[in-house]
Amino acid sequence: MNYSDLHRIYHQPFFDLLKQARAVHEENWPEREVQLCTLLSIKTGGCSEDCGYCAQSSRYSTSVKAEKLMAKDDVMEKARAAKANGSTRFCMGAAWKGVRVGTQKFDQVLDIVRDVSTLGMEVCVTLGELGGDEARQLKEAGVTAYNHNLDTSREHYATVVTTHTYDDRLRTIRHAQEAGMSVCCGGILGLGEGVEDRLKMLEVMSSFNPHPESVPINTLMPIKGTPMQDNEAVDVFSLVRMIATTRIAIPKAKVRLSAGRYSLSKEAQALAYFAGANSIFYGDKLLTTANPGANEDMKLLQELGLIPQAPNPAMEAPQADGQRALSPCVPAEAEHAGCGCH
Ligand code: SAM
Ligand code: DTB
Ligand code: SF4
Repeated sequence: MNYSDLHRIYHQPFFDLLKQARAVHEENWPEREVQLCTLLSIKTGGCSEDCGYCAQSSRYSTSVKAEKLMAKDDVMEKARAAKANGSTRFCMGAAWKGVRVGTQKFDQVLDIVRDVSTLGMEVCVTLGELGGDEARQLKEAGVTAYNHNLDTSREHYATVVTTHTYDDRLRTIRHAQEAGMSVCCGGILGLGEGVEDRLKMLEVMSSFNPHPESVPINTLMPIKGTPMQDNEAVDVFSLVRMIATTRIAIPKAKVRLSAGRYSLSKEAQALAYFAGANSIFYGDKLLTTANPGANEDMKLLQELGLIPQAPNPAMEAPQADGQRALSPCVPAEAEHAGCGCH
C-alpha cells in the first residue's frame, strides 16, 4: 500500500478508521483470538550498537548489566513455563550486532533453538544482523520466525542509530525470508518521529513480498541514561490509529501490541484490540523492562470476551505473491534495481 493511501486511511475520522480496521480484521482473523507470546532475553546488555532507545547498548550508562548467553537448560526451563502458561510463541532476544556461522555463540544458539523447537511452540529469535548462511542454519535448527524491526522511516533512522543502516536491516530481513522463515517486523512509536515517518515505515513493510507474518507495534519505554530518556510520551489515539492502519495495510499479519503496554490503561488496550491487535507479549517482563502481569492480562481478556489463540501447528511462513517482485528490496543493491519498488 503506498504512502498516499496510508495517509488517507490514517487521517480519516477516528471511528471511521476503527470501523474499517475492524471489518478487515473480521475478514481475516477469528475475531476473539489473541496470541500470547513469551519473550526471553537470552543474552542481555553489552551491545556494540548505538540504538538511541535501547537499554542494552554499551554506549549508554543504563541500569542494565551485561550478561553472557544463557545456558540451554535455563532457557528450556523458561520455555516450558511459557508453554504451561498458554503461550504459543517463544521469542528469544540477544543484544548483539549480529551473528556469524562458525562462532561458538552461534553454535550455542542453534543448540538452544533445536531443543526449544521440540516443545511445539512457534520459535522466534531476534539476534541482529544475519547473512544467508546464518538464516538457513537457524531455519534448519527450527526457528519459525525472525524478528528484525525497521523501527521507523528510512529518513528518521539515522537520527536513531548510526552503527548500522536501514539497508542493513532490509538485507537481514531478505535473508530471513529467503531461508523460509516468517518475518516479524515492526517499529517503535516515540523516537521523535512524525506521523509521516510512521506511515513511511508502514509503506516499506507493506511492500515486502511476502508480507511480514507479524508486525510488533512498540511504544518507547523511556530508558534512563539513553538519549531518548526524556522523549515525549506517545498519544494513545496515535497508537490506536497506527494499529488500525497496520491492520488495514497488512491484513494477514498478526499485529502485536508490544512494548509500552505497561503504561496503557485497560480502555486503551481494549481500543487497540478492537482496532486489530491480535497478539501480545505475555508475562511480567519484556527483555529488560516491565510488562503487565499475566493475571492482569488474563483478567482483561476475560472482561473483553477475548480468548488465547490455540497453537498453530503448521507455522508456515507466508507465501509470496507471484505477481510481484520478491522483496524486501534493498535499493542500494544492483540485483534489485529492476524490482519497481523505487
Ligand atoms: N539486537 C536485535 C535488534 O536490534 O534487532 C534484537 C533485540 S532489540 C532489543 C528488538 C526490538 O526491541 C528493537 O528493534 C525495538 O523495536 C524494540 N525495543 C528495544 N528497546 C525498546 C524500548 N526501550 N522501547 C520500545 N521498544 C524497544
Ligand atoms: C519487539 O518488537 N519488541 C520486543 C521484541 N520485538 C523483541 C522487545 C521489546 C523490548 C522493550 C525494551 C526492553 O524490555 O528492553
Ligand atoms: Fe539494542 Fe538491538 Fe540496538 Fe543492540 S542492536 S542496541 S540490542 S536494539
